[in-house]
Amino acid sequence: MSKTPGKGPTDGPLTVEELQLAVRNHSMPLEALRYDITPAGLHYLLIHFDIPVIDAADWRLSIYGRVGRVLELSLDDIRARPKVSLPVTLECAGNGRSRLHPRPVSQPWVTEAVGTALWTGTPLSGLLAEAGLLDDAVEIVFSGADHGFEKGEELDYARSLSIADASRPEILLAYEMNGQPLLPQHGFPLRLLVPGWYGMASVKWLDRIEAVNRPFDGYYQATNYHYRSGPDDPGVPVRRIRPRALLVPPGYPDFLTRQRTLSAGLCRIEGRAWSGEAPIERVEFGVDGGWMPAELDPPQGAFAWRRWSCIWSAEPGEHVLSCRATDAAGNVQPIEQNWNWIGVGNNMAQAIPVMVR
Ligand SMILES: Nc1nc2c(c(=O)[nH]1)N[C@H]1C(S)=C(S)[C@@H](COP(=O)(O)O)O[C@H]1N2
Ligand SMILES: [Mo]
Repeated sequence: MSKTPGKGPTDGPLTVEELQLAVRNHSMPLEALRYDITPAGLHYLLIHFDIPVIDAADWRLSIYGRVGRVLELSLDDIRARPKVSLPVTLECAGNGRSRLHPRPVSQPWVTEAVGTALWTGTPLSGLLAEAGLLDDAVEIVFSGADHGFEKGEELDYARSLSIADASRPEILLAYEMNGQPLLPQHGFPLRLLVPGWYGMASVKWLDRIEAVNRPFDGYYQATNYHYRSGPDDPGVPVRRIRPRALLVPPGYPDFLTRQRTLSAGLCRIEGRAWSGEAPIERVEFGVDGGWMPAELDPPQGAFAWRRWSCIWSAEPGEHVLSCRATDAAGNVQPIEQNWNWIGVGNNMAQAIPVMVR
């Protein structure tokens, strides 16, 4: 069996398999872009296997491998360590997938697989220092309690970080989301949080941290989550979040088609923009292919989305609204699709048809 992820792209109708994934893993309704901090129930979800049921009283985190001292920690042990809260925007690497032509068959996100929560936990770096990494450690492998199959291979969800990446101060072992214990679907009792990276790095239901002396070759590290031009391209690993802006669709939707209707005149347009590569520097609002600058609110932290707004003088008729972000590293959100074999990192600009009456 091929180790390459994905079934290959299609332009056919949505499959039953995609529908099953879509109902298990929901996105954030775009109107929730209005909140600085996404209420937990509106935050998007991506769960590969089943949500494990974990009793915090029996649960332990093991830190082992190429370390001087093996640690076995209870949730109370972790909660007793230095505590940090950070607003962080998480986005699934597959966000934008179903807007690709042809469409890679997987979780069929449109544009809203995103959310921003206030995550609380203890910095990973402190626990790594306590365990004492040996000189030959090159990566840290993070494994979750969830278990399943990918392409016939049986596995736990696991990802790794280089020692340099794992040592960054913003990386947390998080046990609270928006001031509450993690919900089961978001990784109770503990998850890794890698701010600035696409969501796949932030391993949920975390119960093992292993320091290893050679690069980790697990499925979600070495096979999946690569930008590949085709099944035989070794590709490039997916890491930090590409810039994206989204706008709150104005007016009122039609139930079935989601087509929007609004009244002519001055209309406040608002949305959010983020990038894991560098701070957001500019957002433009687009109407029928023309662009105007939007105003940016002050940032709410280095790793959270930033609100933007502008006033649009809406003329009667049909229009297509859009927006695009540019970050301080010069990354500009594209208008055209960013195609690759498994449909990751497609940050093409949003397009919202509206009817102004
Ligand atoms: N153990 C485990 N961790 C995981 C996943 C998973 O399926 N299992 N999914 C990853 C992916 S692809 C994403 S996008 C984020 C989603 O986090 P959320 O559901 O809390 O929004 O979790 C990541 N961590
Ligand atoms: Mo994801």
